[in-house]
Amino acid sequence: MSEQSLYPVPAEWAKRARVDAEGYDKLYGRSLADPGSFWLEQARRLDWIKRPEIAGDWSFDEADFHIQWFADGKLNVAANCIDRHLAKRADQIALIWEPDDPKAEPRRFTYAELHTEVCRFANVLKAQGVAKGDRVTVYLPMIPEAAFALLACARVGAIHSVVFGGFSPEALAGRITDCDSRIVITADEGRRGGKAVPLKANVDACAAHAPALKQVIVVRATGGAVTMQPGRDVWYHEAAASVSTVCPPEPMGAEDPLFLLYTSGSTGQPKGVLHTSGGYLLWASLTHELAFDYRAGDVWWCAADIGWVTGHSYVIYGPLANGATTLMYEGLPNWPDASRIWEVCDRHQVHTVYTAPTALRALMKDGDEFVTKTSRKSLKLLGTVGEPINPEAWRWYHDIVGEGRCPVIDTWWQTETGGAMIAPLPGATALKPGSATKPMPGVDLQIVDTEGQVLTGATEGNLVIARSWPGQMRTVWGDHDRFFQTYFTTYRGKYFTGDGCRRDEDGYYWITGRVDDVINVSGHRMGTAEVESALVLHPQVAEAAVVGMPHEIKGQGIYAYVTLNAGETPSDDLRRDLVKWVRTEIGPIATPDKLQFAPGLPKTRSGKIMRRILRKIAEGDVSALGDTSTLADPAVVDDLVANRVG
Ligand code: 6R9
Repeated sequence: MSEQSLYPVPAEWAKRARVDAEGYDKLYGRSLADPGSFWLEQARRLDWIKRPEIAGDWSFDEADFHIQWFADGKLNVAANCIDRHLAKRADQIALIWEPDDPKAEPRRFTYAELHTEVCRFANVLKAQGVAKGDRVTVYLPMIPEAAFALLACARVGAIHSVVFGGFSPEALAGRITDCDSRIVITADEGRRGGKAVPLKANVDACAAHAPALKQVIVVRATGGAVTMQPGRDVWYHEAAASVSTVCPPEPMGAEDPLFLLYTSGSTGQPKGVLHTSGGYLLWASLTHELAFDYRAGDVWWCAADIGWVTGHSYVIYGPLANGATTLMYEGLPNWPDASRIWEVCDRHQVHTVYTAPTALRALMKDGDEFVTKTSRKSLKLLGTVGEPINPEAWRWYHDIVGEGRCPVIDTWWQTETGGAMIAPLPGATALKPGSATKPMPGVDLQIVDTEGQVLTGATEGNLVIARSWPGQMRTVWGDHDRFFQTYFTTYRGKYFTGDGCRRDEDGYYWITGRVDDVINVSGHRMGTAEVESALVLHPQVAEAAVVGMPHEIKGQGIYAYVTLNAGETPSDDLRRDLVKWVRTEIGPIATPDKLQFAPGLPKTRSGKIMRRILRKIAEGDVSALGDTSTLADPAVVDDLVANRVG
């Protein structure tokens, strides 16, 4: 490692930060040496109806597989995010909403106002018959009502399942059906980058495939025309007019479910990742405070959509549990132009902005002028998440956006982990561009080889986590066995992340990307199996194989190989048709970047598709295809290479 690539902790950070280098070593050491008392002490950061006396109770072994944290504790997550702040911060701004249209007025809600809005929303849910344990699907744009809806669910003990507004009616129907959700909260339309997203129309279109769906609450966001179905659909503002704004929070067990969030895996359809109340909230709150050294009065902006886990943990739960002022932005970072993200920082005097490398790469491409013409003086920290950040984008973020004064906090984590797992602490950790640096307290990382052998020292292999942490997911909705099979059987007794990882001589972790059949498109997870099943649903398609390929802005793009049914002829029209088909089946984020017609796919004699070869061809690395002699028909490779879509 060259000297230049180490960014030491700035002196003022070492002085002012909550945790310095020595403090980190102590904290981390104690978290592993004495987890019981460490976590019970950490649990004090939450407001409990009944304080827990047991911390972690878990086993990753098949015979005794279970995961529980603070199981004898009782609390309400919404009360932790709102009510407990009222004594000190009733008049502090809890939520700032920045609209898509830069000329429109932002909205601000104090903690007292947030309390009123959430209680009102909770009473609307109750009036619609929603009770503890019910699944509530949330298909909303980034508007304040999205925050109210999530917290209202938490208040009444309902389990929210947010579906990203960019997902298609088909994808929405699948998620509603999987968790048997009777009710959907949506809006007339969403608005992003000046364009309307027909959310209510999508709900209408999904209904035929989602027999569980009985009720729809519609928030009026844009005023766009919608068709209301009598007996099923109600306007939120009408329902809200007749309910009280008093709603006592439901006492919940620490292990009662808080939310479900569907995420892609290497096989099958997206799975419902379940998080529970106590451990999840503790993790979101602790990591938000530690990794970002959050201080009272700071304005915090996580630019993720609430459709993703980052939006759950760091737009809503972590910051609000910490009494923060959290900014929610309706639009896109680069609309109307590439200055917008920094203009929003200036307008609201943002202290920390947290976004994805893909956004940074896109902004970087538009040139420094869009950045330098803004002030950015309020910024003190810059965060990133979602995919490995290339050192070039890291340096641009650090040098140009932060003018060298703001540490870059690269946080590695997953939907399954609830919150950040590997991240620098700004007062403790010297930075290396491209490395998420070191584990958070309690995170027991190991790098193993394909046989599961633990590798020590500077090494590279597969990243596993050897013990449970409070923010860990608890199950796959409706399929506990799939939870165990997916995460705990590759390396017995350990949680497998699905990521490859290198550890350097200083003990820094460098995530190298997924080692399973998941692609990371613009920081969003997409299972190759999902795109393949969408393609084979097309009447002219016989078989499909999908792999990731390097993409300058998105990190990874989607490369699809398609074999047509006998008698069908490849054409550019059909290619366009298939790309459109996938967008309609799943959503725009699943759009194949390249689609190659392949008369045959490279298969072993036992019929297994050799993805390694397909990946190489997609990457354009055709000189290093490796051994193809084990293929049933080695000749198919020549055709694939010859017809590669460049
Ligand atoms: C929070 C989130 C998880 C996958 C994860 C990994 C990749 C996320 C990263 C990162 C390198 C980082 N990932 N953060 N890779 N450095 N800082 O993104 O959750 O959507 O579930 O994705 O994203 O591959 O396994 P999720």
